[in-house]
Amino acid sequence: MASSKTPRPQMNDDWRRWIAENLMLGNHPAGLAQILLKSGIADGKAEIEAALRSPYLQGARRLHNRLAKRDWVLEIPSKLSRLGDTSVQRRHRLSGEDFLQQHYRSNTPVILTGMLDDCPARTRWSLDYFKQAYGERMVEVQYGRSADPDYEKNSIAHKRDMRFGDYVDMVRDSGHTNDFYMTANNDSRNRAALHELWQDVPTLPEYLQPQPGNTGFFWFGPAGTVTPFHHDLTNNFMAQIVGRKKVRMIAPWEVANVYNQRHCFSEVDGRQIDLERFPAMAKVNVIDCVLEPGEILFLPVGWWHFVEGLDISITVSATNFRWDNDYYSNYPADHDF
Ligand SMILES: O=C(O)CCC(=O)C(=O)O
Repeated sequence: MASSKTPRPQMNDDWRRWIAENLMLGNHPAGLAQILLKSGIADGKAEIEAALRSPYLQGARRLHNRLAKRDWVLEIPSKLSRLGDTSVQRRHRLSGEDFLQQHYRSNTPVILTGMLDDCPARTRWSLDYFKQAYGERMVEVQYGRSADPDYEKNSIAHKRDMRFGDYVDMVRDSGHTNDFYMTANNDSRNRAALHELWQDVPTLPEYLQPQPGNTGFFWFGPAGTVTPFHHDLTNNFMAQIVGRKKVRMIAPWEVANVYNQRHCFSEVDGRQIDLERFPAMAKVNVIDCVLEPGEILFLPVGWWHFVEGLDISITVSATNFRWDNDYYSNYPADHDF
């Protein structure tokens, strides 16, 4: 007959990892020993003492100290930026050279106005036009996002093919929803399926280099779409063609406070920042703006951004700048931070 007694918890490698991580985080050894004792592990104090003596952990502590020094360096621009206005400036028809010197080089966001005034997409693109001209084309969209809190990390699982005309009807009829969205994650399919659309978008030669074929990204969805906080690995232009988008931004030097545990994603929900769950966010300067149709937002590489569609919205984005934009070649290979 099986015994009904639950087995006594044992010290094991999971607990040893927990001890190491918490010692590195600066938690007091006596407090950790108490938690182990409460969890039924009698020899926790001896294990903590062994960990503190271990040359492996001492090596890790050196790395921890080096990281703390880098966090200190990152706090310098964070503090300095608070001495002035941090809102995103609007600049009308900024020249390529001024854009390079004042924004691209200094990693500073800006909204460019007046650059899309003659853009055919702005007068031509509408739900009716899309349906009538391209309704039969098969496109790919992100679908079933409402049921999955990690829809962006799991974007591959949310791909769905449909007729573009059916998608246009869904956008028209759905009201406010985040359940579906045609995004850059669908671009390998949609660039070819809707290739004529790119003829309606200006090439912006002051800022972008001509590309054989197109390399832009197409975002089309209802009011209510949410792209969670993340950063890109390139400088990025977001050109707003139809509708408005709310964009929340956080500077790259805040990386230690934004709960970045996986790749380029933050755990923080930009809709409502939960300071109890994410207390370090209290220190962070979140910069909000609303991107209006006809405006271009420059999102510099490394800037965290959260984007919410306020209306039915169409955006095209581009990364083919005239200047060096390769920040992914030396991105860390292991994305588990
Ligand atoms: O427009 C959106 O929903 C997101 C845009 C974005 O995050 C990007 O272009 O990196």
